[in-house]
Amino acid sequence: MSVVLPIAQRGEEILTFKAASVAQNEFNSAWLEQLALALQATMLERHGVGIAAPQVYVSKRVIIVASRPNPRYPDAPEMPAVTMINPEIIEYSTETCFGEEGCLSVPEQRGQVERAYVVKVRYFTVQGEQIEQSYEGFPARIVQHEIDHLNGILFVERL
Ligand code: K2U
Ligand code: ZN
Repeated sequence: MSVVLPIAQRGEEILTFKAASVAQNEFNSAWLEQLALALQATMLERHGVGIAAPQVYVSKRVIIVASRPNPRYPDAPEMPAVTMINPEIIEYSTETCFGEEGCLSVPEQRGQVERAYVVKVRYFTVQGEQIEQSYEGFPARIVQHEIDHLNGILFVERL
């Protein structure tokens, strides 16, 4: 059982900052491993399908994406949680789709947000390995929502 961290709420300045990249010497560090564990525990405790480090007051470019079926997306794929360090979307499909979003930092609010249907993401693992992976549908939506957090953008600004 890892530590569950408090979550910043809409209106708190940390959520509006562009988060800092994780530095080369932080990869494979106990600090980064602890952060990833705490992010995952916090996300699970709050029944999220994703989370971004700025939401727990750590302004660094770390996100977790963890799609699973849920009331709003019953056919969402069940995927193992993936921790992405310094994620970058390197390709957006021209095709977009609308879908309902929520946010752990914006309680009691939901809204239809237009997102690219497919995104190709380049990111690093905690160990520092570079990965390029495409996501579609709900997982792609979560990726875009979480990377928005790293750039100080909340989904309500896209309604
Ligand atoms: O970043 C967050 O605040 C976590 C969001 C991730 C999310 C992004 C886009 C679309 C859905 C979720 C939380 O998971 S909000 C809770 C939730 C879960 C499933 C579907 C909708 C909302
Ligand atoms: Zn959010």
